[in-house]
Amino acid sequence: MRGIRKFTFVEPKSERPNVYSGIHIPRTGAVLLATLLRQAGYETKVFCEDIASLDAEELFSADAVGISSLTNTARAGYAIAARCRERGIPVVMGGTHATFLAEEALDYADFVVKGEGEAPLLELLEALRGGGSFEDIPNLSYWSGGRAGRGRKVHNPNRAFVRDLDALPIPDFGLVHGWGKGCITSIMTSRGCPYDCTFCSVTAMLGRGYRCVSEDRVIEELRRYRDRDYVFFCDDNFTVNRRRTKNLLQRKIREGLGMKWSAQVRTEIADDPELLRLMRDSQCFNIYVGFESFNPRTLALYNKRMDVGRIQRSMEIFHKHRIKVHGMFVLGSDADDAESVRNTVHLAKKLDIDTVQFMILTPIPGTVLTEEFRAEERIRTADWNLFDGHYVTYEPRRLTPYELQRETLRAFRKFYSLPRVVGRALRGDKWVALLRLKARRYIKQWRRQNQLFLRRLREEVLAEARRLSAAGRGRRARRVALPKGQLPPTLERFVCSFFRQLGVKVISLEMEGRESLEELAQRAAEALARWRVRVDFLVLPALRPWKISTVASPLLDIPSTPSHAPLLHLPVEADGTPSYPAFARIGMVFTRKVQKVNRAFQSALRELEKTRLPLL
Ligand code: B12
Ligand code: SF4
Repeated sequence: MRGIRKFTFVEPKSERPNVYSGIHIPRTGAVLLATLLRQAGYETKVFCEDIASLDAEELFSADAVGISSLTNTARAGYAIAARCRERGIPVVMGGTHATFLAEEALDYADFVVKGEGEAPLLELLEALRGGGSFEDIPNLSYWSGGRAGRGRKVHNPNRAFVRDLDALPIPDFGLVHGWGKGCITSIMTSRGCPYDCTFCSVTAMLGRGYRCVSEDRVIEELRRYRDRDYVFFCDDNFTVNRRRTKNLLQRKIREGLGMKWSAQVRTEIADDPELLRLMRDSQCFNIYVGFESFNPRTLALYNKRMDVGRIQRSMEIFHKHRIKVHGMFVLGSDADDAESVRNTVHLAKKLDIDTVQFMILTPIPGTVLTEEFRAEERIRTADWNLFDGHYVTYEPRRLTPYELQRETLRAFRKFYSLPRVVGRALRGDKWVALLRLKARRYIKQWRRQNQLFLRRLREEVLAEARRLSAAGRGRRARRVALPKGQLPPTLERFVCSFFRQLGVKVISLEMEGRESLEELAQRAAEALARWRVRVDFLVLPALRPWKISTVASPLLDIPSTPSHAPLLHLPVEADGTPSYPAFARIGMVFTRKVQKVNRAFQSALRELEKTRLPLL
């Protein structure tokens, strides 16, 4: 391997646009690493594709290339890695995606640096220069033959997190290609988060301990940006240590560092009037708050440790201090159905949150949730481009993927409706009005670009209906027969109620004894023929206990004899509960309105709840 003098970083742009696509904020990682390498004598530069396109000639003149990765930018990163490696340029990958999927990233890169990259990258470059050994470099994954594809993949264990954050240089954004007007400077004053939300990878990546940059160092960094109008504190949770935050803000005010700022915070700070006053007086412009949901059961499932009442109170208090709020929501937990999602949207509007993002729960690598979903085989795709929070990538429990996608789009549409844009403009709040207008445009564009994706999801719900049509049995169905005593009584009641709500008549067939499904079907068909009763379907228990992972398995048997009614298999999970996503497909055989099916299911459930009987 040739000696490495010039090392170029790339922060790839995701192949699909997301809510942040037009915003020019580089993550601090690559910039910080580039600053560190420059101090160590390397020639270096950062291409942040969200800011300016890659200059291929410049990139391919590097002796080695470092590529940063999020999950939604991983594929773009792999494509750049391939182009570099074709030219014999060694590639090092880092960042959160490569950290948790080092084995995968090594298919595209020569080296992967897991976790915090500062020390491992310097050590790797030293080893490459001086022929040192890779096995002594913690956090490194590599090929035993030194280049991708040579030998076997080796994954070294990780070292402890960086303790002294002050020892790291202040990132020099001047190293970012195309840096200039419109680019947002971020300052990271801490790493890690003491909370542990199930959908978030921060704690696995940076730890649950809260490590801070000293107040002096943060102030020194702020002084550098004295001439800037605005800075973004990109900490995951800027106000964990309130005493420290207050000191920082007091010093910012005292030193006349008057730039506006924003940061990610949690709602608890609304209980601290002193902090809020300091935030306001130190030019806090807006805050990013992970509300996630107004469904208490969802908050509990996310391990958010926050209650809905507190969220509601906090909004009023933030606004009283003239702090704008960007509310971040994650829709689609196992406790979310269409109603709870709509309620969350309704409250977001009612509380007058300034701007919002409604993301779809996404199993990104490195989270508790991802492990759970993987164990339950609920992850639908490994197309990383879809992992930006805008697409359904897993099997939801109380909504079909189609409905969750549609409800999320609806949520955006309702929040960013034209009257709500105009309303803000009339209140003289041009900034929020403009952002809302941009969000509206973005949603329309997203919808246009993803029509095929939406159509595919809809086709999934229509799977049984389509099979019937294909078999020439697609006429409007109105009557089903249900052999009695084959299901637990409460479940039988649920099923009857579900069909009734859909306007479908259920004929109960008195049948004695339990037997195999084939025998049951045969006897039921004979009984119907004997009594000269014509039904559109014979409803039977599912062929096997239903799991959410088997949601796409066929629920319909179409006999070859035209006089025999098709069999509909009732999808019941192992715990005896009816599986909504599968029932939705059954419902679509009787109506084409997915909302009607949803309402029928929910109302049948409510009826059952009234009886207070367990399903089994
Ligand atoms: C600031 C921020 C943003 C900013 C700017 C981000 C940008 N340009 O991509 C905004 C608000 C725009 C944003 C948007 C999004 N973000 Co964001 N964001 C962050 C945040 C809070 C801080 C980033 C940062 O500066 N980190 C600090 C530095 C030090 O860490 P780092 O960049 O990872 O770098 C270190 C290591 O990773 C490694 N490393 C990194 N690159 C390289 C390269 C090489 C060669 C080597 C050797 C090492 C190395 O060394 C670095 C130094 O130790 C992180 C959380 C976090 N703490 O990282 C989430 C985070 C990165 N975002 C996340 C997500 C999901 C998103 C969005 C998809 C949407 C969303 N749901 O909010 C979009 C997508 C943006 C895009 N690029 O497409 C996830 C990513 C998870 C994943 N697996 O993909 C994170 C981890 C948060 C989380 N909830 O888990 N984000
Ligand atoms: S979502 Fe926010 S509060 Fe929760 S663990 Fe991640 S960074 Fe911490």
